[in-house]
Amino acid sequence: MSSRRGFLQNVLAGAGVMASSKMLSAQEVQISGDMPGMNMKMKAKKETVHAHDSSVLAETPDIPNLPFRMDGDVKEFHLIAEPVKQEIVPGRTVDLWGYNGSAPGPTIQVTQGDRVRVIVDNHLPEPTSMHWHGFEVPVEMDGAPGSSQDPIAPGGRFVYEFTLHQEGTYFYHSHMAMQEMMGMIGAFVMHPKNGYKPRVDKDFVIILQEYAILPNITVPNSMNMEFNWLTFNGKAGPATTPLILRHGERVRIRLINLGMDHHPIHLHGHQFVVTGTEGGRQPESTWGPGNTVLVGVAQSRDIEFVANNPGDWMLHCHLPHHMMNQMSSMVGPMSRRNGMPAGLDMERGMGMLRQGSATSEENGLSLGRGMGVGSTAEQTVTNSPLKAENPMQHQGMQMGKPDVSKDANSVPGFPQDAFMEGPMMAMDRMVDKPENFGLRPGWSGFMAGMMTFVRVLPPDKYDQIMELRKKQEGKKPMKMDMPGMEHEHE
Ligand SMILES: [Cu+2]
Repeated sequence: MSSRRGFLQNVLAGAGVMASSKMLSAQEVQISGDMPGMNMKMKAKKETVHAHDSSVLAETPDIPNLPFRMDGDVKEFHLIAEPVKQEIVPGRTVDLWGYNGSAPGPTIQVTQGDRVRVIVDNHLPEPTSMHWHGFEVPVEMDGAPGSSQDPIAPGGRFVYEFTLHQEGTYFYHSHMAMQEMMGMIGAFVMHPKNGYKPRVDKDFVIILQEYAILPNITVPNSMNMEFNWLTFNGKAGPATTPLILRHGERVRIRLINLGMDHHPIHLHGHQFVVTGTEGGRQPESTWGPGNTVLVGVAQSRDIEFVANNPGDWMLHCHLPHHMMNQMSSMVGPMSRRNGMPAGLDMERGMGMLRQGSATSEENGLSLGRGMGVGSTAEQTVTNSPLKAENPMQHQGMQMGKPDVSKDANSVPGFPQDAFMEGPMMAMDRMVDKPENFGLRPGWSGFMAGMMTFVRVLPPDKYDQIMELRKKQEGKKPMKMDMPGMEHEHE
């Protein structure tokens, strides 16, 4: 194995991102191991087997790849179910449950035909079970608690092992319903033994999730039926990391949904074809053009297109409420005018909880119309005439001038109930990263919820961003997901 390849593996293990656009054998998904002098012979042999494979390694923006080690013929992964702190946008860190410090959990990548072992440790305070969604494996490996296995007790371990004959975009998730709503899912990409035709230059994974997290707490309400935080790979816009493409590249985006809502994912500036579902690759005869794909709950959809239209294009869920952050009913009025709604203090004005549970009748409506399952009480939501000057200032945000007309308050419907996009929400510097380099100033004020960019860049700008990314990765401490794991030295 070349040292260059070893280097790439280390980069992948550390940052979970793929800095090079070079095609790799799917076998190079192998990242590192925790056994000194691990089985090099086996790896060499398997590489020969897959020498013709031209799959590109998938990249899950903002989420690492899960390293593995070879134990004889078996690819062994290690997942730890545990509580995690997840920063959804700058300044908003919430308490989720996930795997190996991340929600969603790290992405697993294997090649069709692989024998795979996944050691699952439960570091949660309650039982869990791991389901391999869509896998055609023996029933005792299915992870259905109570029927195919006993739940994994707190502090316990279950070892799953199976041979995978499928290919496509799959995922793993806790099979406890409320745990699913706490974030417990991760992508499981099965690369085909023989690369798909046509080949893609870039392959991305985006996991769609939603949470109801009220303004003054950090824990999702897993019973809510409406959601105020909508995420791509655990980040809401503008904290999502754009997908970077060189003009002319063919790209695949694997969309995975595990939540309470279906998400119509829309791409600007390009038509794409749906090439796969949660059941694997679709025959080419079924590929029709579109620009919006409905990703239903528990489904995955692969889309492919040629990035032939230069620009910074939005990719987002098209449900209006899924293009917003931190929705609560009074934030819109507060962000656009001077002072509080008559008769309300700051906390109540912002819909913050003062007593009782989030879904109690008296709190429900103030947290967004119908936010709570049990919300039935009527409570005035003020759309009353307002002053247009001095919108509320947010610390750390760039402040633009009020962007409303002088007579705005006399127009019925102004201001709207919830959070609004606009210059006062811009935070370009707070979400600064190589992938955002060169975006139009103020861009971040208009990105929220399930939103990111597909940046189709001319070669010079593309190279510039890749260079910046490489530099940044050099500075980052390597984040290791396996205890005692070490890099290969070759
Ligand atoms: Cu949506």
